[in-house]
Amino acid sequence: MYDPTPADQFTFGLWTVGQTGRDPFGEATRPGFSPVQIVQELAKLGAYGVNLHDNDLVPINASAQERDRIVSEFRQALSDHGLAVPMATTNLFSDPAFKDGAFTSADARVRAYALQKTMLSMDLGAELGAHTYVFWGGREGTEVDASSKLLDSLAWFRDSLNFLADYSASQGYSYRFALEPKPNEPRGDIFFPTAGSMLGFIATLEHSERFGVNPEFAHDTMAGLNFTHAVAQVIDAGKLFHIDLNDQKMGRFDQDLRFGAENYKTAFFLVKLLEDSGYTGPKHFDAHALRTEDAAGVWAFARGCMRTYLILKEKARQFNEDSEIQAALAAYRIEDAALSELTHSFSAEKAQVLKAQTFDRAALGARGLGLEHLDQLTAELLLGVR
Ligand code: GLT
Ligand code: MN
Ligand code: MN
Ligand code: MN
Repeated sequence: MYDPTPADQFTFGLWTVGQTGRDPFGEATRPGFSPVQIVQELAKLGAYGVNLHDNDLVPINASAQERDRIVSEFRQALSDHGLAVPMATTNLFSDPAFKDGAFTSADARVRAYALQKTMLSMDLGAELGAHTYVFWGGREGTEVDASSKLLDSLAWFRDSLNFLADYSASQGYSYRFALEPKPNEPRGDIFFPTAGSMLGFIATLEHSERFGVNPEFAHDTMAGLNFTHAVAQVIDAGKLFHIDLNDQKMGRFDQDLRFGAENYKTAFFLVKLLEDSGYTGPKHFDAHALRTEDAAGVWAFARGCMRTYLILKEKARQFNEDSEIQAALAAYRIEDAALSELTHSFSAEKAQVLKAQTFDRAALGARGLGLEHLDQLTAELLLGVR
């Protein structure tokens, strides 16, 4: 039980399970794996696919021949092991050229190079069969607002995305674009810190229907926000194009913990939301094993992410079928067909009737909602005693 299969659509990045334990204070603690080894191991574990940045696979200074050899070896491994590449993205943050941003650099040459690099990376992703293209603007931000580029940056970013959407169409690619918000780290302040700011910006793009959001659990949690609420808003907008699952202690540096490692309850309500909403896209684990781990620990980490998701999915099913929980929910919600008809959509007559209505305000305020009971039932379900 709880063994993942490709039908579950779990994916990992080459950069996630390939992470070597390096952090800002210390060197690598494990050698990592080649892309081909990652494909083999993820397939064994029952994952659906593997995602990548251009330079996770092809080194930034590779020659054209090297690139083609690496890509064909990788494609062979994908087809041997039945793994997909559902999502691709560009590394616009590691190279020193991007130290002050890529699409929002104050240097027009850097902005042009970022566009060139992204087009080439989109070509690579398309060649590998990717349908989702992620933009995480890790370096798009500032430490020094005396740089006076806030409004320019928004315009430059918009121009770049408009350009790339047209490039994608001109090549006949099937990409849908997913913009990933993060409030800070590696920049002091990153532009578009939340899912809501991405949604607002998407509405200003020329082909906004091709743009959605790639929210990440840790990014909202770092800032003390409720990730499940953010995802609900993205779903409501019809913009959940992809999702990055991991975990994180609130208010800390970016930890990228194993999914469900820290916030069981938020993870549960997130899984329940995704499952109840009928989200059918990939579930990508953008996390990495602790620095204390060796190769075996990396695969234990990967398996753990998927198992925890499946366990929480089963708990969500139990929640939906638990008669006491459902009774508590039914008692909590009060429906009134006549009032709902009145408030549903405006007419001058309805407004008059509503203005004349009497409400027993004291009774509304005095009613107990039973949420302590409901929450305790949920806790007991999650703790395994129901
Ligand atoms: C990087 C970052 C992630 C992004 C990845 C895509 S790279 O690991 O922390 O949140 O999703 O560029
Ligand atoms: Mn992240
Ligand atoms: Mn991410
Ligand atoms: Mn992270």
